[in-house]
Amino acid sequence: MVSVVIGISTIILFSVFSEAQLEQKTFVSHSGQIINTSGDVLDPLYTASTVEFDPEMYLRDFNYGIISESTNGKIIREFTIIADDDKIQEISPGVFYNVWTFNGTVPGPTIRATEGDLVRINFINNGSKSHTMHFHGIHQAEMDGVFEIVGPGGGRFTYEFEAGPVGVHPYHCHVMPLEEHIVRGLYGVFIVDPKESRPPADEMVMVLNGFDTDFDTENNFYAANTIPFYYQHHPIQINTGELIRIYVVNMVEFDPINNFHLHGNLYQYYPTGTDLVPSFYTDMITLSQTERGIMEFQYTFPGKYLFHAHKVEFSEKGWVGLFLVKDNSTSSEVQYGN
Ligand SMILES: [Cu+2]
Repeated sequence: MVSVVIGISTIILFSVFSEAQLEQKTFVSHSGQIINTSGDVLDPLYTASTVEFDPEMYLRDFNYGIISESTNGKIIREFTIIADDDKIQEISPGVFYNVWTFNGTVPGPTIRATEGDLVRINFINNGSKSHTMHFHGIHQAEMDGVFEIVGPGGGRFTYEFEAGPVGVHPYHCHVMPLEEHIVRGLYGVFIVDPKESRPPADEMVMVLNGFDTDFDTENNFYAANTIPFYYQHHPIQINTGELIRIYVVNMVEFDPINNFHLHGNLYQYYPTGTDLVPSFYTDMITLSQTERGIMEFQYTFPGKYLFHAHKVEFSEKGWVGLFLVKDNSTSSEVQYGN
């Protein structure tokens, strides 16, 4: 009887132990080294949650919030945004970097509303440092996310303002030292649509960003949407004769300028997106910090076309991509985003 009990306990213990052994984990060592275990470390001193970011998903992902209507008929869009500062992301193959995130990614979600809607952001700071959300746009002073510091470990603040003006705006943390809170990744895009919506198009968001992974206040990597060279290895599929609309925001720190050059085509450009009439017809715009706008174009000829920073250093360090334009001339109906 005793031997049977011992036998069963051994089996249970063994199987629990085996399961723990088999579980693969990622650890951060004292020196910051990332260790991917095969399951043979049971009780690490440090653990890190890793960020999985998919630029393919991010490109056309718009968050319209939870929609309700006030008693006076105003549309309310409610969002919950959670800040964290303990996540590790493999920024480039083999290069791990401590990103600070809104809702777990860099950039944070693309928040979208129509001019005049009431935007309500339930902001929760789960980080270890103070953070805020500062929106570019028009709002009351106390909604500016500068002086109302939101404390770490679950601090909360509700931002509430009317969406406006029409256009594309950045949002970012505004806690000092500001440079660090931005370069670590606490930023995202806020789109305000006009009441009479823009013509249908294959819409996408491109945040131009960079990462200083050796902390010398110079960027080591550049990208459109965080992962260097991503859209070169995974070309963005679009169709001939289809209107493409890109909301582009420059969030690169340290370097005074960034730019966006399109091959085999020109685009209509709406600086900040605040006007419904384009200001330029060009293949090249130059943007300083948080400068942004809307680009519109369509391709006549199918094929592969580059888009990249014409500041060649940036394109050689990752800010380069490809459009793969499919021939849509036989299709009777344009399928946006396919
Ligand atoms: Cu911050």
